[in-house]
Amino acid sequence: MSTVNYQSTAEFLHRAETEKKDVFRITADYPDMTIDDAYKIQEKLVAIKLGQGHRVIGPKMGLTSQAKMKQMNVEEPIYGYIFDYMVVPEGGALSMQELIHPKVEAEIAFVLGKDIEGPGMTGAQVLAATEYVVPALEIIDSRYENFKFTLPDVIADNASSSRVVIGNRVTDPAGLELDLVGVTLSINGEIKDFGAGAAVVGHPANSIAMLANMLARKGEKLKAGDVILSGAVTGAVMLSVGDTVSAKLDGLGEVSFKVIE
Ligand code: 0L1
Ligand code: MG
Repeated sequence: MSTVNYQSTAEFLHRAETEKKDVFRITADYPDMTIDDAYKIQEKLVAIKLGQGHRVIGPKMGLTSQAKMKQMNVEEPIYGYIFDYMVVPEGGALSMQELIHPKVEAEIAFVLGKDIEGPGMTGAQVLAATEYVVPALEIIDSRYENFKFTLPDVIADNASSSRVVIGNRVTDPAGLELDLVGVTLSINGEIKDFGAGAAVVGHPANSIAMLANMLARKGEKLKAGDVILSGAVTGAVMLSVGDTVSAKLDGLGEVSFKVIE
């Protein structure tokens, strides 16, 4: 039987987020922690936030690029949850004081027109159920010192979820090749990274299908109206006060924010 105390570990990670103090990875204390244990801690963490009156706006996929999966030595991405308090308005300000050591990555977000439920969901089925896609910038802020974690650590930490900026322009993906969408991520007008939709497990809709199939293991489905982050098209870039950050997604539009103290 596992020795991990899910509730107290979730409270520990929640405190790190609210006090903006990074912590050493939890697997140092629990070297035998499994992926199942980690998702149970994540569930407790989500419950703490819900108990405080926060609302989930949608789940997200993480570790969706070949590079990140190779680095973490995994074959399957991970998921976490984005809450209402994490939303920064398009063109608005991200407060550095509220965070530890944020990084930004450009993503494509999906909003479904109808619920979808795994197992067996495919990218084509996701596209058929999608109402629109929209450019997004995800701000990740691992609660671990120097972003140093193992797979169970990062899963328990809600996949480093911290903030999100959603663009204003929505697009029906019918007829679009989302795997071919070119994306640039710029800071203060300088391109810091770029990529194509295919960086997200071959196609962003495949990522959403994988998410539906993973959530089905615990009896959850993807709900119509949720804002679902499919995963990073670009690498994650460190943020500093004074930065103006923008992403341009070919055919989908732009999204931006600035970083203030
Ligand atoms: O959204 C993501 O892909 C982040 C997953 C966690 C890994 C990280 O913090 O770099
Ligand atoms: Mg992400």
